[in-house]
Amino acid sequence: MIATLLVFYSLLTVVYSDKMANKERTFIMVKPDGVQRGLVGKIIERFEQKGFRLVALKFTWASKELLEKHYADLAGRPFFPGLVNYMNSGPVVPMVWEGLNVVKTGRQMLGATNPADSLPGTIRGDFCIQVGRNIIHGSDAVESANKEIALWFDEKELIPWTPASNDWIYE
Ligand code: IDP
Ligand code: MG
Repeated sequence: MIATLLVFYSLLTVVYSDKMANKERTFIMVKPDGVQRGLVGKIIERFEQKGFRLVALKFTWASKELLEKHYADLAGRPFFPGLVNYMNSGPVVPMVWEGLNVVKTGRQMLGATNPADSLPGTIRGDFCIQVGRNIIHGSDAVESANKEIALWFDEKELIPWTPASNDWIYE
């Protein structure tokens, strides 16, 4: 009896932790050039067709103050002022996507920072040419993802849900 309970409990734990792993979140943002070039739909489509869940999305013209916070780690770099001007030059589409390993997979889907090095098949590899116009942002780690999500979204803007396709994406 106790053995049965133990097996049941460990199964539950495995299933539960599996489901929790599927709740990893990343912050993805279509940059002003991506918006101006009409690539928002194509970028969203890539994440949807992969099987990730959209949890939040908005259309906004970010202030320099917000962008300076977002890119605070790069504040000392020579391209920083140009980067902030570029990001502030038009509206952007910040989003939160959720799923198993979404941070790492999201970065792979974006491709290398410099589109000259991004492989074909990646978003940057397929849609842009220069590092200063690389159309999309994606968090580089779970910790930075959580920071960026909190910077761009209020908790109430994050909508947890279970898509009808969920059991056909995760075993
Ligand atoms: P990431 O966007 O792939 O995470 P980071 O090194 O975090 O790359 O740089 C943030 C952004 O700063 C890049 O996406 C790009 O827009 C811009 N950037 C990075 N390096 C350069 C550069 O050498 N010249 C101009 N812009 C740059
Ligand atoms: Mg980065």
